[in-house]
Amino acid sequence: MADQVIFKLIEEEIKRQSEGLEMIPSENHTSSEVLKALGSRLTDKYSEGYPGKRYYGGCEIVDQVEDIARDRAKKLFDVNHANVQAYSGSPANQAIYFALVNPGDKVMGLGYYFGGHLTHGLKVNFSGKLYNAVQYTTGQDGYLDYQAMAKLAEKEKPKLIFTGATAYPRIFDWQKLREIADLCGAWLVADISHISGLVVSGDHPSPSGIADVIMTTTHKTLRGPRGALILCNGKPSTPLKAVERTKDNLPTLIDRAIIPGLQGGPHNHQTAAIAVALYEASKPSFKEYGHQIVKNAKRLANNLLDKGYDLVTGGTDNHLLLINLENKKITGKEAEIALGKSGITVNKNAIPYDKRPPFDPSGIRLGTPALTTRGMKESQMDIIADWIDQSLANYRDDKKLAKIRSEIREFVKDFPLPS
Ligand code: DSN
Repeated sequence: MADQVIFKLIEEEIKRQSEGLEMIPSENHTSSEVLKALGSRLTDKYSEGYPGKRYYGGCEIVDQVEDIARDRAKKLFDVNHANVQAYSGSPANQAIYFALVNPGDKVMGLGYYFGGHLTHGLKVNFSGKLYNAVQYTTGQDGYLDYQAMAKLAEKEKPKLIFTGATAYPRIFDWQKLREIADLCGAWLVADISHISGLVVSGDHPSPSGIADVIMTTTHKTLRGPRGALILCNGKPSTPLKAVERTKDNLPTLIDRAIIPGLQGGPHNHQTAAIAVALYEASKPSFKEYGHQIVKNAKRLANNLLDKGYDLVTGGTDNHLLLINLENKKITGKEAEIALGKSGITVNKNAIPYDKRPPFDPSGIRLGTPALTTRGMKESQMDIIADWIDQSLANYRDDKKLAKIRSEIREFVKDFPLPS
């Protein structure tokens, strides 16, 4: 007899996802092929090591799976080495620190409350505890302040600079970031987790050939299972010889940081699902999807600007919007709850220089990847902007929110989750 409790909850979650609008910008809906690979017997197999160099027998099939995943990642992101074993983004970033710097070394990343990730040097995260982390910020306008960043890099001389963000609606100037890293001889890491799907579709410039190491999770705009890719260039990874921290040795440094440095057996089912997602990302339809994500985000932004919303940086170039709700007299937490009651899932988020606390900040963050996967286009964004506005204007009116919820339930029938 199957576990009725968990399978019932899985059904309920599928219903929740399909009957609502998922607008958390780091979420998406994977294809049924990705899900099939993820739920496969590959999960049963141990395979510590790398293809051809394993500590377990019976790896001849999973070796092929991992090789295919690595090859597809290399081709898609134009690098000559890919590690596909990190369990997710935070362990991948941890491996990058292990590979490139020593505990106590100075590192630099975007402040968490300015859109950076936990692993970019937040004091309560391993990155801020094990390393001497200094943080850069955006300017008051919400844009990265490259000049201030350069000054900070010259003053602090970090050995590693993390770039990339979780709540930044604009394009990263990789070349400028490279120049800043070069001011102090720092390693430059590009965490493109949020935007990697847009890098593949050509809607965001690629850091390939500019950053020393690129990291992306695989489950955001890239639309794969949870997981991560660590990408770099250099000489082929060598398992045994001691190596110096040089650019040529990046593949070896990264691979060793993952295992034996940090992890044990790779998740082969996850690797297979990543390979399937990378196959899907190599198709022309993925480019269309990437272009549409951005078109949808811009349309949503314009609609909300017309309705008097204060968008951080005044708009978006990518898949997400960060809204400062101060002028609407509603907090991020109240907005998240009200939109949730309407069937629109977003997350409360700090805005740059937020005067409110992180658990009840002034903003919300929302994005279009999951809606785009369901086939929604600009005209649907017009309708959704109205629902967002109505929900926030009537955030204490449960009847009104319930009415919107039932309208959304009808609306999404034309936009099923991938089957
Ligand atoms: N928590 C992810 C996000 O939502 O952006 C980043 O890890």
